[in-house]
Parts: sequence; C-alpha cells; structure tokens
Amino acid sequence: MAIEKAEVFVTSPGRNFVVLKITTTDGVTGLGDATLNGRELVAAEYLKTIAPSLIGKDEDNIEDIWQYLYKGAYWKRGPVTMAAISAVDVALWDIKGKKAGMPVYKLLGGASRKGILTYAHASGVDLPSLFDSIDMYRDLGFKATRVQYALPGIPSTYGVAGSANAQKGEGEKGVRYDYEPARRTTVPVEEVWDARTYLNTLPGVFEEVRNKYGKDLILLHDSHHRLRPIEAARFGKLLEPYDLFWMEDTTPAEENQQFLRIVREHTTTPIAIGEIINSWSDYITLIEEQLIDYVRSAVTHTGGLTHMKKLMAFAELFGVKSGFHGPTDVSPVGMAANLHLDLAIPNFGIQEYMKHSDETLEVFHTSYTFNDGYLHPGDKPGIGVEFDEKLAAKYPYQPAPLPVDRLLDGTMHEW
Ligand code: GCO
Ligand code: MG
Repeated sequence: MAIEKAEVFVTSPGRNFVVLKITTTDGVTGLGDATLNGRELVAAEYLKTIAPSLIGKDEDNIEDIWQYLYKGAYWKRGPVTMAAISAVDVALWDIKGKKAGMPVYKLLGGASRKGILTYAHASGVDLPSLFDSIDMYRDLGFKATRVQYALPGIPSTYGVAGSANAQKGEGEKGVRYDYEPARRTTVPVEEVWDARTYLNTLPGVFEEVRNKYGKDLILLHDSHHRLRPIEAARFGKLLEPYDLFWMEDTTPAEENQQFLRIVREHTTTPIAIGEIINSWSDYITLIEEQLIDYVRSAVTHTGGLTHMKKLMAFAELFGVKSGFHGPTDVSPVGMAANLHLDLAIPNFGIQEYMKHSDETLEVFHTSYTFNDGYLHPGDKPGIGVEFDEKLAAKYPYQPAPLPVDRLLDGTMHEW
C-alpha cells in the first residue's frame, strides 16, 4: 500500500491549528499537527511544499520517510521544518496504529506506567486570586501546578490570567483554559518586563504558597527565557527553600547553552528547558553536560514521535527526564502524540496540560482522559483523535501573533 493523499488544513476553533491528514491507497487515514503559534501559515505552506513527495511512498516505512524529509530538505532543523516533519511522522504512526489495531503507545514499547502525572496552570494577580486558582486545580484532582504571578506595577505579566490583555475562557468540565498569550490582532501586543521586580516578588509568593499548602503540592514555574544567566542562578538559589519540581526557561539557552553552566553551578533547583528547541542535535551539550533535568520539547515542534523517542533515549543515559510542552497551541492531535510517548518512555517526568476550549474540542474529538491528576491517551487504535473537517471549515484562519516584550526603558527583550 502507499500514501495517496496528504491534505493540509488551517482552522481556528478558538485558536489557530495546522492539521495534516494522510490517506493511504486502502483508505486508512492518519492525523498530524504542525501548529506553530503565530506562524501557522508558514508551517502549512511547508507541508504543502513537501506533500507531493509523500505520494506513492510506503506508509509503513516511517523511519525512511523521516530521514527523507530531514536529510532531503538540505536546510535542516528549525521550528518550521521540524513541525512539518512532525505532522507527517505522527500521521504515519496514527496510520500504523490503526492498521495494527493498537494505540500508538503500544507500538512505542507499551505502557511503562498506569497514568501520566500532569501539571496545571495556576496564576494570580494577587495572593487571594492565586490561591483561588490553585484551589480550583486541586479540586479538579491536579497533584501539580505551575505558579505564575503578576508583577506589581507592570501592566501585563506572562502566564497570568486576568492580567491586562490575557484572554479568558471556560473549558469543558470546569477545567479553565484561562491564559492564552496569542491575541487576535495583526500586529503583536507589546508587553513590559523588569527582572528586578520579578526577583523581588516571586520568592515571597512561593513562600506564601508553601505556607498555605504544605510540602505535598508539586510546584513549578516558568520564567519564559527572561533572566540573564546570573539572575537565573540567583533565582534558583532564592527558590531552593520552596522545593520546586522545576524552574523553566530561566535564561535563553537556545541562544547560548553555556548560560546554563552558570545556573547549574549555583543552584539545586531543577532546570527544565526546550520548548523552542527542536532537534536532538540542539540538546547534545545540555544533556551530555547534565545542564538540565527535564526536556520541555513537544512532539509537535520536535520532529514527531520518531525523533522524540530517540531524543528521550539519549536523555535517559544522562538521567534527564521528560516534561513535554502541552499548551493549547499544541493541537489535540499533538497533545495525544505527547501522551502516547509519555506513557511509553522509561524516563517520563511530568506532562503540562492546558485543556483546549469547547470550540476546539468540537472540531477535534479526543479519547484521552484526565482522572485524579493523571492523563491517559486511551486505547483506540492509532493516536485516538478524530478531526471534523466540515466543522473546521467554518473556522477560517485568523491572525493571532504572540506578544513582544520590552524593558522599562523600551529596550527589546525576550518575550
Ligand atoms: C508553556 C509555554 C507557553 C508558550 C506558548 C507559546 O510553558 O506552556 O511557555 O505558554 O508561551 O506555547 O506559543
Ligand atoms: Mg514555557
């Protein structure tokens, strides 16, 4: 049998998604995700460019097709290429699972655990609203939550629902998807960042959270690439008494991985990084030198299951675990792919989970489940997600760029 069709869809049920659907000559279909937040049309065009070369290839030869797309591109790596390769790869695993009558995690080696420990996104503009947010997720069963807090005097802070500009919403079964950084404008919104205010505020917030909730609640935090290496080192030291599961993206290590040596030398707060890194080559120094504890990549942005399985096997040798990126800008297809890999790999750490909106979940029918803090990909053959093309067509693409960031004096900074 062979690949007969490779169709690309861009749809915007609540937010933009790029979907690839591959159909074989015997009518089996598979889905992949190439959503690149704020750059969706570029990823879709890439897929349209490579689609003709897929036609006629044997859908069973996933590794060869992966190598064909990776080595054959000549222009290796980068987020657009790796997201497009991921969409093809996941669609082929979906097809293989359907043909074998097995969920993809069984093809990846089978379940290594009963469920996938998951963290939610709590945030607050002040302590009462932060505690409400944490309480809500604990009531829903979450055992782990990241904590983001509005900076005093700064109009809008990354990751904080209810701070200026953040979109809000109410998800299915009460799980709120209340922070969405991409805004439906044509020009990016500008935000402000101040490291001094941040370093003066966050440690006190974690102290309050630990005092209120005790030692059991698993806490995480995302600095979103904003600290200089020495600031990140200090931040990690300041957080040590509050026993974080990780601090994420403290410093832009995709710019210079030596930054993390400085952070590592000074603190035992665990380090997670990688949501904007997209190949195992980009992880060599980080993993070999044990500069990180958790790989933050998503299957969607990192070349698919074929590539991520190898990356995680490499990480396993160095005691590095997974903490895959799972925001709402990874589609339900990409989220399901994360979950199949989470369940199968030995060095699973934790999985981020921001539930998609009702609108999104009417277009993508998922079979993964959330129960008492743990996700499971489900046992349907393949990836376990269906895509309603007719309904998707009712939600045309809408530009929605990510914000940009400036320091108080107007200097451009990492967002
Ligand atoms: C996270 C991420 C997101 C990103 C978003 C960008 O940890 O979930 O940092 O919030 O900002 O995925 O597209
Ligand atoms: Mg992040």
